[in-house]
Amino acid sequence: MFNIILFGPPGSGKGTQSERLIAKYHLKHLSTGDLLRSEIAAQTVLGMEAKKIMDKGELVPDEVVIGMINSAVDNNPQAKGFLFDGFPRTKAQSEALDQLLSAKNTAIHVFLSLEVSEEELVKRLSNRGLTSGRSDDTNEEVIRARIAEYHKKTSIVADYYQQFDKVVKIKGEGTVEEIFNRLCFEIDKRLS
Ligand code: B4P
Repeated sequence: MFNIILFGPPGSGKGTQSERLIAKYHLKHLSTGDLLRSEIAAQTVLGMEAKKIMDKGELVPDEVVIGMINSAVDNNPQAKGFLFDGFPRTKAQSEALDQLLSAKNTAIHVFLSLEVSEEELVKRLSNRGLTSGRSDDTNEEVIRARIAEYHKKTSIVADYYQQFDKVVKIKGEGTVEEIFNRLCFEIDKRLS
């Protein structure tokens, strides 16, 4: 198994690059943002609760997302590996993920961190808000709250993986193709 965490602030391109990476490396894509949006679309109780939190730009409680990831991993026993996108976002989520993978005799192989300036993030998310219909992208105040939440609770996740020497910083500005090539270069080094 080969497992990757694709990390970065909101709008750094995790979703965009994940699509390409799973096509190239045949990994199972697990995006907590996508899983939460499916719950919202299906109007489940979990989805309705999560929507209220996401609309404020805050993080959904750890136990909710950890539960979703546990089930998603268990439901994919044949996977060659996982690409975690938007997860983990807190230290508790990181520890839970490590335990979950170690119970399956595997681990995270690389933590790829997309680095993008705040002004570029706001520009990308506001642009996406014009067409995506995503309520958390339409208001600049909410976008800035998501970035603040990232600095407060999520950026420390990189420190957690740094202690195991797994973090690689990737310049997340440039064309989608250029960034994809930078990511593949780091993955290929570890696969060969
Ligand atoms: P997510 O769905 O994870 O999404 P994101 O952080 O907003 O965006 P991403 O980085 O994937 O950006 P994308 O590629 O789409 O989170 C949404 C919310 O869900 C969170 O705020 C939180 O409330 C909740 N949540 C999710 N996971 C959670 C967890 N683990 N714990 C608690 N809560 C959780 O790119 C953005 C835009 O940029 C797109 O329009 C794209 O086209 C554009 N773009 C991409 N690359 C570009 C490039 N190189 N140049 C120009 N534009 C580019």
